[in-house]
Amino acid sequence: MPIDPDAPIEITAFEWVPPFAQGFVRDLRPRWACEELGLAYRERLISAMDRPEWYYSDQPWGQVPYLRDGDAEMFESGAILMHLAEGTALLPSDRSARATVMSWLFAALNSVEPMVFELSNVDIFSRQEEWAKLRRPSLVEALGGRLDRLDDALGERDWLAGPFSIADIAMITVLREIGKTDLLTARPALSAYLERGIARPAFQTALADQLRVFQQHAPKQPEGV
Ligand SMILES: N[C@@H](CCC(=O)N[C@@H](CS)C(=O)NCC(=O)O)C(=O)O
Repeated sequence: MPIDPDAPIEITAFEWVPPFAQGFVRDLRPRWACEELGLAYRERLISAMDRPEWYYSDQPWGQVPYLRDGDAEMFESGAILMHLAEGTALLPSDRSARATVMSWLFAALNSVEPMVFELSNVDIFSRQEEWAKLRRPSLVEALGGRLDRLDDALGERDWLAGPFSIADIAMITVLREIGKTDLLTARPALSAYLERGIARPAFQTALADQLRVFQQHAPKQPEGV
């Protein structure tokens, strides 16, 4: 499955991003959920470099993903995951199971992702800045502490909320950003959790579909280069 130009679900994604971001753009989350759920979707591609002005009335910050599903239109990947998965095994309607999934979904996006995002800023975007060098040690320590607690909470389970859920889609896409760093490799249970997640066929298809778009829209090399 399931890219279909006639599908009622539409995911907005970037047509191209620089190589370091390829495979990590957050439209991966709804793509992955659609694959898990067998939901067909169509793509609406916009330029990341030259963001169309009209897009800001869809997504206030011009970011992706953005979702249309019939008369429902929405932004924020966590909200989109909840919308897509409502009442399915990925977000069960049973109150107790749903509460656990929602707790871990928000934990991924609110308690772990901001620190991972800050680390990317320190290591990539601001790496030449003096403040970034000063901030790094305390940030790594704080993130490490958070990962230790996550490791404890996951325990022997395969997935955060029992069965695989949208909380895992969120947490795995967050952890994948630091998947090759000591922060993850020094924590074998979390590394194994990440590996389990990305081994899922639905993830692999979603990733391949995001990468295919970038390949199709790669900037042309000037002749003779
Ligand atoms: N909280 C938002 C974050 C979305 C986000 O940061 N998207 C990135 C791509 S991964 C983006 O559009 N960046 C371009 C920008 O911020 O201008 C969500 O989870 O949907």
